[in-house]
Amino acid sequence: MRLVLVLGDQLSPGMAALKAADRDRDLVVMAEVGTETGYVPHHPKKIALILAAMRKFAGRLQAEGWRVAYSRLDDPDNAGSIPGELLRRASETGAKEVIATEPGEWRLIEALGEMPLRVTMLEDDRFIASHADFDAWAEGRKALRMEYFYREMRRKTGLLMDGDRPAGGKWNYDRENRKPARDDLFAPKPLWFSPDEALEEVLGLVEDRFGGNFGALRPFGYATDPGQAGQVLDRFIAEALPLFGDYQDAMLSGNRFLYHSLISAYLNIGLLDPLDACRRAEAAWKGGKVPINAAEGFIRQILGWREYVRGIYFRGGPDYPRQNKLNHQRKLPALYWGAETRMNCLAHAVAQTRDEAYAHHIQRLMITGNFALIAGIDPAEVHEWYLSVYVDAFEWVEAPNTVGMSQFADGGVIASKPYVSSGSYISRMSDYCGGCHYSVTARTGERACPFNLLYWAFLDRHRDRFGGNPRMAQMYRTWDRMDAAHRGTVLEEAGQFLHKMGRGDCI
Ligand code: FAD
Ligand code: DLZ
Ligand code: SF4
Repeated sequence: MRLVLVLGDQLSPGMAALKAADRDRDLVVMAEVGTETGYVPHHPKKIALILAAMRKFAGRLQAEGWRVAYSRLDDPDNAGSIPGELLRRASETGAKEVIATEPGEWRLIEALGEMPLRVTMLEDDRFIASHADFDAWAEGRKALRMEYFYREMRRKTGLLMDGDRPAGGKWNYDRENRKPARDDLFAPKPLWFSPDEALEEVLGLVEDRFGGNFGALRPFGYATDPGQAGQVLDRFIAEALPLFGDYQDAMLSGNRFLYHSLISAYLNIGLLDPLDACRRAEAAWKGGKVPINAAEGFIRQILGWREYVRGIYFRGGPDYPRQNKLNHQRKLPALYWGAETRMNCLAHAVAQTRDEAYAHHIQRLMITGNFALIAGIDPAEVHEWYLSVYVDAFEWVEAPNTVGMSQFADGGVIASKPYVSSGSYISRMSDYCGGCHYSVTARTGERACPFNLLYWAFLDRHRDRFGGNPRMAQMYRTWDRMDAAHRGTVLEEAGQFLHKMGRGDCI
């Protein structure tokens, strides 16, 4: 008899470990444990989603004839960690061998590798690119740019391909995808679910144990099984996908979700299959229901970005998340954990994160990420924040996005230039600036938008690194054209702002 480990983000019936196991002989081990619920202060909605989905998945396996040893967080004998639970089940049953699917974090891969049991770790084949596929693509390349990897994946899957050419003639329709949104647009409502009795039990447990973590547990409406998650995807494809491309980068105070799918958590824990989601979007395009820029934009996020960041994480090794190539050392300001701020864009992004455990990509990249980068925050603190507060956060996907794409702490493996902007980008893509204490058009003075001050100060501070980057030449030319006295004032006021931030003032 062998133990078959299924983790909280491995809730797919076709998991490699289950495929390799013998239903009549082996014992599935699933465990709610303190180390996983506590390695960062997860948002309560994230913990509730995972525990509820784990319980449902265990029930389904049992109904299909598997023997499942399931440990609840409040079981008195719970050993408190995944290796501890495996050892407990091994001593109860006499098993000496574990079959596992490779976890999505180095931390757990290492812990399983150190166990005094024979552990076979199988590759997680829910991804479209295997480790070998990614390595074969990456080997010998000077720069690992997502766009070229993505084209390889289009060829591999045949998605949006017309023979060996991209459907519609272009690989990428991003140029058509940068429209700001208006309040009077019809925006579809995401699909939420009312908790049943079993979910209420989980919510009670999470409330008791993790009620003090940052984030609102209720109302809780996330899908907790593949059937519900499939309905979310169906609704998205029918109602939101047609305009997904157009408004992908837009932000509105009155609409937190716009035309986004909200499926990342379901993909990441195994309730939805990534290739199937792409094929369904492609079918909607083929059926004339969505334009090519929308289908291509959505498919690129999953087939391109999602697969690419996973490849970068595993190629980067266990130290990938700890990089700090720009040597940023400031502490993450309390506003990220909900303290008051006068910056309306940040107030909105953080309040939405607190309420929903969700923010869309541009809010993560160009509001919370951009501010942390231009303010020089220690990327390890930024990484811990993103890993904690989003319902879809697992290190394999979160760390490359945060440490690499957003904080440039990997020195430019993912991004060819840092994602920094002044307030004018935020003003163009959102309606946040209208309701702000600061003025987005003021470049200096009491009311100057902090993004304006910090943006130029960032470029000035990192001139040695970025001054020669052709993609940033225009920014440096603009800075250099400003008169010296003005530049001096900008740098001085940026310094004062950072000083106030460090002192803990409301900024
Ligand atoms: P949509 O906009 O509807 O996109 C569709 C799908 O594409 C998503 O569900 C997701 O699976 C995939 N996708 C889109 N962009 C990316 C990307 N850059 N990397 C990987 N997959 C992508 N995504 C996570 O799943 N987990 C994270 O912990 C995470 N952390 C992030 C941290 C930062 C700093 C940034 C900038 C981005 C992060 N992302 C993360 C990527 C992206 O923001 C989310 O996948 C997306 O916002 C999820 O919302 P959605 O399902 O509505 O996505
Ligand atoms: C995120 C998470 C949480 C909050 N709780 C559990 C848990 O109790 N048991 C479990 O098996 N998995 C949990 N997870 C998911 C794991 O942290 C995840 O499998 C690893 O981080 C690897 O991606
Ligand atoms: Fe954000 Fe500046 Fe706009 Fe205020 S003015 S919302 S701080 S970008």
